Amino acid sequence: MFDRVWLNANLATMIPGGTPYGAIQDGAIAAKGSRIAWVGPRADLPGLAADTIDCQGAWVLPGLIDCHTHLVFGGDRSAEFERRLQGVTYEQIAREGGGIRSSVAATRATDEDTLLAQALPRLKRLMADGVTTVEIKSGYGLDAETELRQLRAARRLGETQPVTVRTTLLAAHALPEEFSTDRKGFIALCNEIAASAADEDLADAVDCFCDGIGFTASETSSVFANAVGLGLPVKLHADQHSDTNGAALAARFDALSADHLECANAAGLAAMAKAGTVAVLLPGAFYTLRETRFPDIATMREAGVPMALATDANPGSSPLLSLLLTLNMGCTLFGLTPEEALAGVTYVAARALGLDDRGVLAPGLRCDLALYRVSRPAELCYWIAADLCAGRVVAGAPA
Ligand code: DI6
Ligand code: FE
Repeated sequence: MFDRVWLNANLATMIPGGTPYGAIQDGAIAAKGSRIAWVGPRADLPGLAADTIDCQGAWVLPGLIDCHTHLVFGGDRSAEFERRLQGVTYEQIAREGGGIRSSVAATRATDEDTLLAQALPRLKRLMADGVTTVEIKSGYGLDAETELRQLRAARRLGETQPVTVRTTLLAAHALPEEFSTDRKGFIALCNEIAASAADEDLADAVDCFCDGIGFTASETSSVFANAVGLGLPVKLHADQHSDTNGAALAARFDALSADHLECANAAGLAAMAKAGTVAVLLPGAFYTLRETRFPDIATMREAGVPMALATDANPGSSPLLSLLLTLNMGCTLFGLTPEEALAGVTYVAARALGLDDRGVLAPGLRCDLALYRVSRPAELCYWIAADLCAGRVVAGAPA
């Protein structure tokens, strides 16, 4: 009747509105092909399968989704880390031409196979925590050739590994040296790159870094209008270091998500709630840069802004390669409840990527699962750097 059944499992279906975590103790889950065919208490399981898997009492969640990473890049920035420890700020380094631009120089000098080979262990580290879907942005090329090379490497990671990779073009990440006196020219180039990416089906979305050290609201609007014209959804790095009204701008373009948001204002958050734009919280960047201004979780909650959590894995502001550690940071640093944090790496993260086929355990959805050696779901948020994942299932097959 089914292709595969998982027994002796406790399920955190993450379906909102019922029991906490949508929990079903002593549950069973069945797959037909790549999809979930049945979920419920084991005693009610309506049939058997050729392949039965004993989960040995593990908790089973929807496979985790890291909805904001910059995993593909050349080089590393540990020298900058040392300078920051001596008191130089992230912004100072960026304004001196280091920061993102130093990763750009390294990425431009790295061929596609090498970019892929260097990103692979980072991706595997994320997968080891139970991640089955990951978003990967470009943004360290800042020219057509290198931006598209990053996207191709990201796509190939998804084709060769048991994980879904969603790609985002982030050409408007920083102003490259050669355009330092021609901002308009660079935005025009970003828009040309987006057209090429759309042509080759290399990008699932378009992102922009709207910030005092990035791009203005009007430059961002140009990038977004162009993306919408190409039929690509948008996302925004918004209000990370200063309030540039990024939250409201993202909402105006019905963005899938606005990310960071430490400095976002209440009107912008209300606009996001109305537009259904997800707030992607990135505690790894907050921690790394020793920020003191917190994202306004209370206002987001009150306004009904859906909140996701992601690693922001990148060589500069968030060299973080664990989504489980990110859960802990979301709770301890930002005050999320464990249930909010887990929603933020499952169904809310799916929404931040525009995916409606995953994120909860329900019939008809993709059978992407993560199995954990824990006694309750909150334990996933409680341990710091523990090895908790006992198995992954991707599209119905153990992976
Ligand atoms: N915000 C971030 O957290 C990353 N990009 C961005 O716009 C940082 C990128 C870097 O420092 O390399
Ligand atoms: Fe980022």
